[in-house]
Amino acid sequence: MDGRDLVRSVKAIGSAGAAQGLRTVRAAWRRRRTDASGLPPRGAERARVPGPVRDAEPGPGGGVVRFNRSALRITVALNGAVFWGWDGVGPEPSYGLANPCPEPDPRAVLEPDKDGGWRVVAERVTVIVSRHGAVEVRTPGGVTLRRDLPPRWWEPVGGGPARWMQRSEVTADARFFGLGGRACGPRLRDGTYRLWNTDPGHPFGPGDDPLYVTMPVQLVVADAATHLAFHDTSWDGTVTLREGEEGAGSGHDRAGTCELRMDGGPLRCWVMVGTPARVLLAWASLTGAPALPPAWALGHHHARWGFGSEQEVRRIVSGYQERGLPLDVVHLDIDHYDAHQVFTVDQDRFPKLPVLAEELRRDGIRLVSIVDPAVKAEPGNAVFDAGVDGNAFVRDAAGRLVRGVVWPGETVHPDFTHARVREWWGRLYAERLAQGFSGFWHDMNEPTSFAAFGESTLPRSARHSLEGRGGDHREAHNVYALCMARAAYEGLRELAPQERPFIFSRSGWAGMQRYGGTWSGDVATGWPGLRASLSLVMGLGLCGVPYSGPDVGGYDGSPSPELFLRWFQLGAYLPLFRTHASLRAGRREPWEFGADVLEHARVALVERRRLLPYFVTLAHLARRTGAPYVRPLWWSAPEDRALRDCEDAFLLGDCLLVAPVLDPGADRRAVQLPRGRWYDTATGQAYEGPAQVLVDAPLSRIPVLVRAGAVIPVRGDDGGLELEVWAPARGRVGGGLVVPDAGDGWDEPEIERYVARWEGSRVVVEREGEGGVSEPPHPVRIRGLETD
Ligand code: NBV
Repeated sequence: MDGRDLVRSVKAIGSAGAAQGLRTVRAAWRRRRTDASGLPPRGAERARVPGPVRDAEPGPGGGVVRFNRSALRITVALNGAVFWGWDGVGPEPSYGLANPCPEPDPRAVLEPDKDGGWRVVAERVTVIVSRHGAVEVRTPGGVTLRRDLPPRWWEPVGGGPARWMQRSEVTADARFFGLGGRACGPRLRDGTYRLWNTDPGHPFGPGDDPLYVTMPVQLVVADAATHLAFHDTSWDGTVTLREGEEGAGSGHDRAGTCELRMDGGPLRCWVMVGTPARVLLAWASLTGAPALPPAWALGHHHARWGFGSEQEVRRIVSGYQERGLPLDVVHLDIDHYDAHQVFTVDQDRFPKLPVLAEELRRDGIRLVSIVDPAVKAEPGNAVFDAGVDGNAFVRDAAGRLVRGVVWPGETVHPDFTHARVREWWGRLYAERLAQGFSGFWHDMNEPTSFAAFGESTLPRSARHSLEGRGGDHREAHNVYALCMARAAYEGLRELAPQERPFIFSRSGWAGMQRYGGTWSGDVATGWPGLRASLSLVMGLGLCGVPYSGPDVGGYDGSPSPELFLRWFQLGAYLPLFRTHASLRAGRREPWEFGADVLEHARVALVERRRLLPYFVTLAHLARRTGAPYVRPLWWSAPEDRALRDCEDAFLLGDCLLVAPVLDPGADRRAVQLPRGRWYDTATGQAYEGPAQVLVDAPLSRIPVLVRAGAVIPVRGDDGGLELEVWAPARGRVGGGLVVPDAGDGWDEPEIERYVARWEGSRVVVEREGEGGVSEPPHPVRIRGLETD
């Protein structure tokens, strides 16, 4: 136990009570013993490289290239994605992929290349395999985007999983994004990033890494094209990134590099090439369309650990109602459980939860419940008893239940990598639905199990089903939360088939968007935490997870009124807009920070509600195209270097550019504008991009600009849908998409397509359909005319 561990255990003892502290010490020892006997000792290893090429065998969409000591399977899929797997591995089984795996593209053929190498030419990409096993990805124009050098394995002499390493080069101008939720991005600077889902155990800031959601997904943006590389392996590992350097025309560019080192698992990779939009489309077709949240989940949420009673929930809700502040969702944290046990309710403090839920629902407010995976290990606890009967919990190599420590004390963890366990767990949500909950907030599912020293998770040797293949926690850890989300999603589809499940999960992995979203986790209160919030949302969106948001105001402590307000103003433009804080943190209700903050927060809340139809449209578009709601400024112009390096503003869909205030004391800020005309939505002032402009950012608002020609669906005063149309620049045409949505359910609304154009001195808006153009079926309001 080192000094830091000791501090941690003392803290744990102090905060959770002496008994809990002792449990965490015992759990840490237990974990260590379990692994000492359950994992093979690390003995001698033999290094291996593919060696020289021998021959090749064409197959559908590509083929297999054989080397002296390995074989490389390459397949181009119909969605344009390229797969390759060393040692002959194929794309399945995989936790990342949505079923079924895309069909091979019959037009892609493996053919000999020069110097004894091989190549596959596809529509959007050419893959060249050198005779020593380097794999190059080129654009159709012949530019090399990525060059993977021959990999290297280290195999235990006595057998067992091999470690491996792969080094890749990217163009000198390339920038790295992704790797899941990273607080220090969205642009990932030089450094080593770990791939192991981790609860940092304290409120985190930009310096904390890794966090709850890690993914072996890199989005690499370069002049020649954008590409996404997915190393489909759930094991622990690291990615070391180094941006390249351009020699300013001297011809001495230094390539960017990326080095992946994994503790085990197959060495296989998917690559998608194109524009950012095309790449995310291919990614969504590979790993699944983002789940469509019900419309209410796109409103304002208020949460807190420690409401403590029904009266307090009512007091908070009345606080919103009396002040005329919109509120859509209230979340109940673990304090509403009976002794912290999942799927129970404290009947003393929440005696009539279904009644409360019903009353809130009549006022248009939904209840969301936290759901922790850890089950109190105590006979008499119904979930524990049922899980033991059904053999649902994780066991060690000797077949004993793995006992951890979480909020309820000693706990066991369901093995969500088993279909039977997922089905059982999914049915447990019936109890939550009966209590009146409409949505679910998965926490502690990295999984976290407190330990006074060592890692706060399950032992690495803990056994998992892994869909019947059998394996241990080294492989299952990173997909644990993904499988828990699947359990809940599939359970809810059965239990409430008319409703869209609303699930957001603290931890996850590639493909988690199929089941729902995520949130920041315990982001530290402070200006760096505010910045980290935006980094997480943008980075996750580029990994295909479009729905997320931070704890507005930060998780711990008490934000200054200014910080709270700036966080609130940012949150109002993020998919998940939720105020939340820890048990011991200060208040987070907008009226607790003085009259000015209240009035400015009201403006943000009212604007969020007005923009709800736009958010719903973005949710539908994300589902159909994989495009995140929150996009970096370079989304449509990745070749624009100034935009590529801009991390403090974002595009919300196609129409809006949001420039949050991320520093104290600011009353204006610089905004980098992409090409075209942009209006400041507050003043109507027009700017011409590309440019950097200084825009007012008084405490009352953050700068929000709108693209000239935009057609935005908004909620009118009567609650109906209206179109807000911003005049296109003279001589130009604008337009936009609107998805009218019933709010919930599975009807597929038809996408409405609008065009806005000048006719003399008027801007006219028309709906385009198969039968020609027609009058929009919604009221239209034209803006931006005064500036022309
Ligand atoms: O359930 C309590 C908290 C929750 O409020 C928070 O949002 C999660 O990220 N939970 C973590 C467990 C305790 C953290 C100290």
